[in-house]
Amino acid sequence: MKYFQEKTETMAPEEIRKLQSEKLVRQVRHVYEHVEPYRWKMDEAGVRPEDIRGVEDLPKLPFLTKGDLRDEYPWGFLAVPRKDCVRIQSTSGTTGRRVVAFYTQHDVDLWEECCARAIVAAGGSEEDVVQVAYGYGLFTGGPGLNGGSHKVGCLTLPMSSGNTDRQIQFMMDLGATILCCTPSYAAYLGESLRERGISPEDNPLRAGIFGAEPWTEEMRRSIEKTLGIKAYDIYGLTETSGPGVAFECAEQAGMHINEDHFIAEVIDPDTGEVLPEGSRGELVFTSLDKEAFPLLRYRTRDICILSRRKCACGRTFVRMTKPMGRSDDMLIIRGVNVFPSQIETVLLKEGYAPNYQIVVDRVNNSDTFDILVEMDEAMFGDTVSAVTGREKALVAAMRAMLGIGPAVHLVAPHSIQRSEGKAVRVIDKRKLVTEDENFLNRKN
Ligand code: DLL
Repeated sequence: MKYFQEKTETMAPEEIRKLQSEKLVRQVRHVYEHVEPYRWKMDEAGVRPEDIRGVEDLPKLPFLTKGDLRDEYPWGFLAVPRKDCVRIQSTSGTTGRRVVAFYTQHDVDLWEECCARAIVAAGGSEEDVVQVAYGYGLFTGGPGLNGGSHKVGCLTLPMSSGNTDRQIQFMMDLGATILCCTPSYAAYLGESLRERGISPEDNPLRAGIFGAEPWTEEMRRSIEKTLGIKAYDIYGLTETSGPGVAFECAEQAGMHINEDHFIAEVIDPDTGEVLPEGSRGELVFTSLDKEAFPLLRYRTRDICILSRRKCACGRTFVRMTKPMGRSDDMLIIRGVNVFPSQIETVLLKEGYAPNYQIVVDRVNNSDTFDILVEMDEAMFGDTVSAVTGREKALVAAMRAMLGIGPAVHLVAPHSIQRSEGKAVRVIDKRKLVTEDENFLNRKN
């Protein structure tokens, strides 16, 4: 099986555009009639549903942000009667109030089909045993890939995240061939297999579908080596249903966006101007078929580039690069823009495992910038001067990449906490202070 839905996935680009235009007209009308807060936005912008006649009219519509959704928590953006919904999922709420997404059965089916496309693109078929080690529950990772795996007809292991001993036992006993989890947990599973003396050739896995957090090409190669698999990227966000908005094919050259269900635009995050293909900017999604939680021009804050170049896999859907940093993930340290992904690239290139933590603080009005990096057992046995030499070499490599030099601390093996879901790579103590201050201000 090469495609899950061949006819759709290989549609001619002009056919896709025609389909998108037809669906957009309907989706805009649905939103205008049923989502009051968006109707206000359209009224304020002076746009009527009949002004939207096709994809070319999309820029007339106002943007929607996470803040808009939070302001209307929980019911404000629900576009169908509550009795028609069968499910909710939700964001973790770590950076503020939660966003709750609603689904009708039709919405769940479309979402699961998107995930099924991703599994088939990773070589999956009914012969496969899919181990889903994303969290289940409010997080969309587990339920999404679980549903996709069912649609393909794979034997599905609904492991959820954590309990690494049990993960390994089921993987080995039931012969899991495809692993689905965050890349940081995949790296941890690889490390744990090695510690148990199970070599990459001895585990039954052959592919992995990893996403939900940024990960570099270097991290991909490292996971592929430690697990002995081919690693595929998958992208999505709770607001647009969950994983499966975009997925990688065997070419591993960007993720195909399911354009029959979503229109993707890239905009200048400062001006909101739509940028031409090939430009780096903020990704904006418009849903086309959603009943319960349709979103028009939703700003993801993920920064990426779109490409319409033909893909050797035969899929015609536009491709997005890995979102290598959210506009709000970027750290500004002593005035310099730093993306955690740049740090990961340096560390893996220099031969370290992806076990690191970035700590930023402010002392005497000046930013401090520390990177904790784990050594492996062999490095840990080195002399003190050898370790100091390694630290110096890393500082130099970081300075060359970032333009500023962090303090690098090589720490003992296993001293940095492993992640079972999304890894916490950055501890920005400056932010904690600001949040506390805000809280205090609100109380007063
Ligand atoms: O992370 C959905 C998901 C689950 C995607 C499983 C893939 C696999 P949220 O928790 O709402 O949803 O977080 C969405 O995570 O805006 C990106 O910043 C980031 N993200 C998701 N996938 C990727 C990826 C899920 N492949 C936010 N690469 C998004 C980089 C990703 N970042």
